[in-house]
Amino acid sequence: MEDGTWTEQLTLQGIATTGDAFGFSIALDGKRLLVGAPWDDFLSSPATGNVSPDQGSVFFYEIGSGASVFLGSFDLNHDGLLSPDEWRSIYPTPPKKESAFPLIDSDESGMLDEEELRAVQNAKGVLKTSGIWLDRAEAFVELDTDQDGRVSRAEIEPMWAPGTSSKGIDATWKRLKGGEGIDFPSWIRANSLPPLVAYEKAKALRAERRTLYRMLDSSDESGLVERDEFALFFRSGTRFQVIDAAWRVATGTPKDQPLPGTISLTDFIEAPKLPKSPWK
Ligand SMILES: [Ca+2]
Ligand SMILES: [Ca+2]
Ligand SMILES: [Ca+2]
Ligand SMILES: [Ca+2]
Repeated sequence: MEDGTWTEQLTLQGIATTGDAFGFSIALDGKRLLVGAPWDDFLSSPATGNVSPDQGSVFFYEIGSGASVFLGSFDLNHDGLLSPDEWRSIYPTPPKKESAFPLIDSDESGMLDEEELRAVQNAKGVLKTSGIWLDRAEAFVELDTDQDGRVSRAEIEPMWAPGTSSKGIDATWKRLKGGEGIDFPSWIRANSLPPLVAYEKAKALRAERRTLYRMLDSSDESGLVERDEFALFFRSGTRFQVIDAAWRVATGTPKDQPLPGTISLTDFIEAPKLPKSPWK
C-alpha cells in the first residue's frame, strides 16, 4: 500500500456504526480504496428519523495526490519527470546553487519522478523549501473541492478553525491577491499562505467533530443530533438552562429567536464553540 494520507472522499450510503461490519470487505486499486460495510443502516427519512436497518454501504477513500499534481504542473515537456531545468523554474527566483535536486533524486537518474517527490513531503532541513512545496500541493488538492484547478475564496476557508470570522480570511485573501481563485503554480509560489500547521489542526478538529456527531446521534441514529442528544455533552443533573445556553451558541441562534430542535452535521462541524467532549 502506498504511504500517504487516506481521506474519506465519499460515502456511497449511510454511516457505519457498531454492528455494520465496516471493513467486512475491502478493494484496493492503486490510489483508491473501497471499504464495504454490508450491514450499515440507512437513514431513509431525515425528517422523521426513519432508519432502514442493514442496507449496506461502501466507503470510498483516496490517497492524497499532491505529488502527481505537482509533477503534472511543472513537467513542461510532459515526459512524466522533472528535469533540473523544470525544477529550477518552480522557484520564483531560482537560487544560484540548487542543492535540493540531487538529494531528492534518490535513484540518481538525473530526473525526479513522482515517488521521489512524494518522499519530500513534510521534509525539513535542506529540503525544507521543497517540503513546503509538496505540503502545499497536498493542501491544494484537498481544498480545490470542485477540481477546477483553482482554490477559491470559499475553498480556502477550511484552512482556518471552525467559527473564524470572515474578516480575517478576507484580509488574507486580499494579501494573496486571490481574486477569482489561486491557480496551482501561484499557490506553490505564494509568499504568505496561511500556515499549514494551523490547517492540519483545523482539519483534525473537524474530523473529531464529525466523529463526535455520529457518537451523539448513536442513540437513535436519526442522522441528526437533537437537543436531547446534545445534552449528552453534560453530566446528568446539569440545569437545562446551562445546556440551552450552550445549544444556543452551538446552533448560532440569536437571543430573540426560539431554539431549534436539531443541528445539522455541517453546522455542528462549523460551530464557533462546542462544549468539551465527554469522551476525551
Ligand atoms: Ca519533464
Ligand atoms: Ca530520479
Ligand atoms: Ca476550485
Ligand atoms: Ca439523533
